[in-house]
Order: sequence, then C-alpha cells, then structure tokens
Amino acid sequence: MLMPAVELHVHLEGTFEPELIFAIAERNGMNLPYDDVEDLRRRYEFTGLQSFLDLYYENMAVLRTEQDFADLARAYLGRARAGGVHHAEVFFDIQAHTARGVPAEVALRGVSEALVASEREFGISTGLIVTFLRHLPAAAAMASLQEILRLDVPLLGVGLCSSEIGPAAPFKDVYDLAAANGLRRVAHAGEEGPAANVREVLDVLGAERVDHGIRALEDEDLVARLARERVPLTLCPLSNLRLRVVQDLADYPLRRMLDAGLVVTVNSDDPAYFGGYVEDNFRRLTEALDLSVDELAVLARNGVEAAFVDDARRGELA
Ligand code: ES4
Ligand code: ZN
Repeated sequence: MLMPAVELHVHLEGTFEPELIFAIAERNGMNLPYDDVEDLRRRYEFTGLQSFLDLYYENMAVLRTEQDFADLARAYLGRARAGGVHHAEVFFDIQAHTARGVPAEVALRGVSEALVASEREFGISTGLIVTFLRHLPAAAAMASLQEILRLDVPLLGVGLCSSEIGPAAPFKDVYDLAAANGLRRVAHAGEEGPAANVREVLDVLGAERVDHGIRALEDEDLVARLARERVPLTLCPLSNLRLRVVQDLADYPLRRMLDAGLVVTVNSDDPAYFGGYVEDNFRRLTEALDLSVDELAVLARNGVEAAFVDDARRGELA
C-alpha cells in the first residue's frame, strides 16, 4: 500500500535525520553532545510537544550554510519521492535560524534552490510555507515577514507553529500582510490546545487550512462549521501518538472525523522524529483502524482538494 500523492504538513527541519545531522555538524566543525547516531536516536522519546521542540531546535542549530539547507531539502525530497509523494508543501521555521545568526537570505536561498529544482529532479511539485513561531512575539514575526518579502525567493504561504501557548490573535497583522501579498495562510491549532484555538485562527488569522485541528472534535458546532466550509485539517497521526495527543492509534478519531464530513488529510509533521514518513502514517493508520479502500480513497482525494495548486496541477494529482 503506497498512498500518498500530496504532503501538506511537514516541517523541513523535522525531516533532519540523525545521519545528516552528524554529517553536517562535522562539515561545519561543530561538536554534538551525543556519542553517535544511535545515542541521538535514543533521545527520541517525548512526553509532549515541548519536550520534542527542545530537541528539534537544538538539532537544527548545526545548519549554517546555504548548502546545508539545500542538502536538508534535497534529502527530504528524495525520501518523499520514494514514498510516493508528487506534491509537497513544506514548512520552514525561518525565525529559528535567523535567531541564531543565520541570515534569512542564506537559509531561504538554500531551501528554495532545492525546492525549485524538485519538479525536474524528483517529479515533485513544491511550495514553501514560512512558519512563524508562536512562542516568540508577533512583532518578531512581522519583522521576519517584511524581510522575507524583500528577498527574491518564491513563497507559497505563511503558517504558525511551535508551542500552542498564548493567543494567536496578535499575529493578525502578519497574516493580513501575507494575504495582501498574495500568500496562502495556514496555522497550527487544536494540537495540544483547545478547540477555541482552531476558531481563533479561522476567525482572526483567516487560516485557509488548520494544521492538526484534532481537538476541534471537542466542539460540535465547530466541527459542523469546518465540514460546511470544507476547511481542510492536516492530521499527523504518528506525531499525535509520539507527542501523546492520542494514547493509541486504535483510538485515533479518524472515522469520527470522516463521518462528520471533515476534509481530513494524512501527513507526517516531523518524520525523522516521529517514526515515519507520510506513507508510514497511512500504513499505520490503516492497520490500526482497518481502513477500507473507499476510506483511503477519500483521504487521498482530500489531500488533492486541500493542496494549494492550480486546476491543471490538481487534475494531474487526482
Ligand atoms: C511541530 Cl508537532 C509540532 N507542533 C507544533 N509546532 C511544530 N513545529 C515542528 N513540529
Ligand atoms: Zn506541525
């Protein structure tokens, strides 16, 4: 079973495999606080979102040069191709790099070079979504967006991620500026945070898709609205399992969501950390829930519907 056609929720830095972390650290003359790849991998046991984020930010700190970012993106695209992905919308935490002294231009040029070559090299169409960090002040996101808009790097959209603490509303101006510049808008909400956070990103930020959104299920009226407005949710089952948003994949509320008419899609989030790429997410969910061919077809169609592509590309992906 190889299902994926599209991947709509993957953090580029979350595809950073231990082998590549070590290789790039060595190239940059940096020492890692781990003995070897196995020692690093043994730390991939998380108690929740923050315990994961701590390691995620630490590991990405070995990325310094344009080549490092291009290598990371190429490694992901090669892996995605092998998993049957034909279209990928990739999140990139630009502030996590600029905050430690990497110029935005260096990071974005590296990523962009690999993404732009992807159709030719891997047969995968791509889009770059810069994700702002919710744990930092909205003013920092605004300054970052203003800087990025001056660079000549093709952007698809903006997102919001990291710890789901504090309101999203302060980011309204950032999202308005993004929209005014023709960018698409997505946001993480309802992962560890409550259903009200999902409402907030729809109503205040104008989010067109919700990343995770699993806790929207706690609000019946919100579920009805998401279904009626066909707002896609980018679910990440293995992420939710490893970060203990769900306790067991057998309890994953996918069927409830499909039955409610939600436009749910299956994605990998941070595949290097959570034990699988997008096809692994499909396979593990199918095993745990005994999904039917029809249910899998709906999930695949939802991904194509939720993708930010033009009609011609949508037709090719369908
Ligand atoms: C993330 Cl799983 C998850 N949640 C929120 N923000 C993130 N950034 C990278 N992975
Ligand atoms: Zn995510």
